[in-house]
Amino acid sequence: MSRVALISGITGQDGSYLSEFLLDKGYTVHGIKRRASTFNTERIDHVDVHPRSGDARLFLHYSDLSDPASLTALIRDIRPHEIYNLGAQSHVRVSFDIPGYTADVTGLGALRMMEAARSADVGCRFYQASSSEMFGSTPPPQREETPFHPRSPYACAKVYAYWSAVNYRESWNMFCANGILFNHESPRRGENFVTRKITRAVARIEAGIQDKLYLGNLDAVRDWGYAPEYVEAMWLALQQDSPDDYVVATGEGHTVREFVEAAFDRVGLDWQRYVELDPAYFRPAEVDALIGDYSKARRTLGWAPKTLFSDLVRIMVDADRQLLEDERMGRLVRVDR
Ligand code: NDP
Ligand code: GDR
Repeated sequence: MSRVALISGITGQDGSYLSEFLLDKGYTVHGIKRRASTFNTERIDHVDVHPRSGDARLFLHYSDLSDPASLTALIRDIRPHEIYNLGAQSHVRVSFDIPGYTADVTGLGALRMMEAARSADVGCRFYQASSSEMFGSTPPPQREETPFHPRSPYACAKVYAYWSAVNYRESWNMFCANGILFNHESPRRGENFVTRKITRAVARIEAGIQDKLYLGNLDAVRDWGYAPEYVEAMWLALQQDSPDDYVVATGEGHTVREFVEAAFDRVGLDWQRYVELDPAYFRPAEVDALIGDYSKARRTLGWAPKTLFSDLVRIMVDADRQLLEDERMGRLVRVDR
């Protein structure tokens, strides 16, 4: 019988790659989508076969991390072997504007998922999408034992969710694993995270339809990996004999400025002519440097990154150039099922 997974946040960057990964492994995948006034399944439409075809192994259900009753009912119905809690208000800068909502969805939402899994009593394994943001101002390299010092409402909410997962493990003997993932990017990255904002702008500036790129802090150092590789680490964390917590990273740090430079270089443009600073993008408290030590993941999970900084920049710039070309040629048309 095929294994069954439930993913919250399936419509996001990681949810879409994880769905593809699990479907390839033969899983039946259920995902939580939330009600929106516009279509929000663009990232998974290409793998979503309508149930009426009889071949479907991906099923989407309306629910929300703020709605515990629907989460419990869903888990009771689906009886998943594995739950991946990827749903979150995941934007750090935005979390300063909507701290209460962020705490509710990103923090309490994780607790609601765990409690729903516990009360449904289906004996499933639980993955919590924890974040390098939890380390905040603690200097690199950061590893599993590094103390947390969160610097945003988002990071505070993630610390709460992290400790809730540990607590459910210790209190209820649930198989709860935290993946402490450092930044990971892809052509499916949300358009207002800095890497994708840069690569989209590069494509548009090259095509002559955008003049300037407005950014905030160029000195921040991040450890940027490639998202499709990171979802494998999530799965590996749930295939172990016992639950644990893992840092997943590349071990390389680069500044935002370096990312900008490399992205403009890819199309032969001098970034300094196009990039301007806008104070609106600075944060009330910044995280200066995140660089992960993933030795434990390598040792225990047998996981290591393959795509490093310059390849990542190339993949993302090329994908945004292609996307723009497809949009301009009218090749991107949504087909309703
Ligand atoms: P995205 O922002 O791309 O996706 C977030 C997902 O959560 C979307 O599917 C979104 O739905 C969903 N969501 C938001 N609010 C709710 C809600 N109230 N109820 C149910 N679902 C909701 O994030 P990523 O894919 O990049 O990240 C996945 C997870 O990993 C997140 O928890 C993030 O915080 C965490 N993380 C990400 C890292 C990264 O570098 N990408 C690093 C470390 C941790 P919709 O599509 O409708 O908006
Ligand atoms: P981050 O990602 O905050 O690390 O969180 P983001 O890409 O938003 O910012 C990275 C760094 O770039 C600086 N920056 C800008 N950021 C944005 N978004 N827009 C700008 O214009 C800009 N200019 C400079 C930021 O100040 C920051 O230092 C991501 C999210 O995916 C989280 O959900 C996840 O937990 C962490 O990564 C690990």
